[in-house]
Amino acid sequence: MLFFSRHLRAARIFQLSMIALSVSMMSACNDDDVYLTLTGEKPLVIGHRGSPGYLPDHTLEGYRLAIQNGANFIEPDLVATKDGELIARHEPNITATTDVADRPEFASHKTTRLVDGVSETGWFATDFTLAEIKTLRAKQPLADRDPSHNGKYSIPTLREVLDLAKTEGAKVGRVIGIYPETKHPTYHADANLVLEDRLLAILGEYAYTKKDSPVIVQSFEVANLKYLRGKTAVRLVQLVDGDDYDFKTGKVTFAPPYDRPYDWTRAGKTENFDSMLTPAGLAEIKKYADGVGPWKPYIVPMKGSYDASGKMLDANGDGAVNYMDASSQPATSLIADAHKLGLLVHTWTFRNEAKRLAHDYKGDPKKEYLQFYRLGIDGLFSDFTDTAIAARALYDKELGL
Ligand SMILES: [Ca+2]
Repeated sequence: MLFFSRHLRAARIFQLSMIALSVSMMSACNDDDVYLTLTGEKPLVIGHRGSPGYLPDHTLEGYRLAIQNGANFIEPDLVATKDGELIARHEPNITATTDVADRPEFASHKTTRLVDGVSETGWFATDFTLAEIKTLRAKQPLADRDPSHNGKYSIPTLREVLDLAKTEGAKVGRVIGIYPETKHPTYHADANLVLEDRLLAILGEYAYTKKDSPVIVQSFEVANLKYLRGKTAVRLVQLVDGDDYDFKTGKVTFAPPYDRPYDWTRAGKTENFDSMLTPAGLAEIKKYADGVGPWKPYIVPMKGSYDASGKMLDANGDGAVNYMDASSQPATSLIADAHKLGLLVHTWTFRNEAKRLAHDYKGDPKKEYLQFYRLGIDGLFSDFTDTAIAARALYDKELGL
């Protein structure tokens, strides 16, 4: 009896010490290596345009909320003003995202311009000085989102976003990365407002020049990323767009200007965006970028159900046939193919609204996040950072963390 109890006690002590050892090993590597991401680290949650699910896009208030809600990175899209300052806007055309149309003093700035071959009429940041931009206020561009914060917040510069990431990061005790996108580099070059050197100069002011600096630069165009690769070691991500879904085949469809990078169109190339995602296309990206940023359906295709006459079925029975009637399909090999080459995969955009969720998520946006976390996605762009973080916590629980 004595022998056995001693033996058992020794076994128990050994067992406890092994548990302690494994716990200390896990905390030493910060729960890394349990995720299926390229590096084994926790997937990144990126505050897409700040917190547009709650506040107008690209405002300091929106970025701050994303950080408070747990974002690892915040995403400013970059366009240039007439006097060459980089500001955070989704487009050079600021008609939909500011109150400029209601400002009689800027009526004469209204004009028609070509952006990526498409004629647009409105007001363009490239016709405004920064001082003029600073008199404008942001507004929510989507009609179905809360307009009650329209007219309150100003348009931030890149430097202001970088400063905010540092001060708010210090408050929450985390390093907050910024994930700037060079918007329409060809358009800006045509306007003699080249974005890339301006971006490099500002990142240099913050000593964001290394691969492990808290910054990732993204673009839908190619030449500007290749240029940046020759000038900086910060991480670069090649974005891969598409025009729409074909719910019959589950494939992404292509139409200008969402058929290929605009610098490819300008150079006479005829391949579409999907050519970037073949093993050969990914290997080409690997030469100048650290990762690839495909639209979600390249990873998880969406399909509808069809009747004998070839009509897509109204799966949710609401009388309309749309995205809400499509269902997610088994994943493509894209994440695995990219990881095999050492490329990160960051995808977009995750949204809470029922009309932006496929049928099989049954109105629960967390189901979509979980699907991508389980596939080993390295990072995702969300309009609702709080939901992305809540789903990541559920995923951690699944992993036993
Ligand atoms: Ca329907």
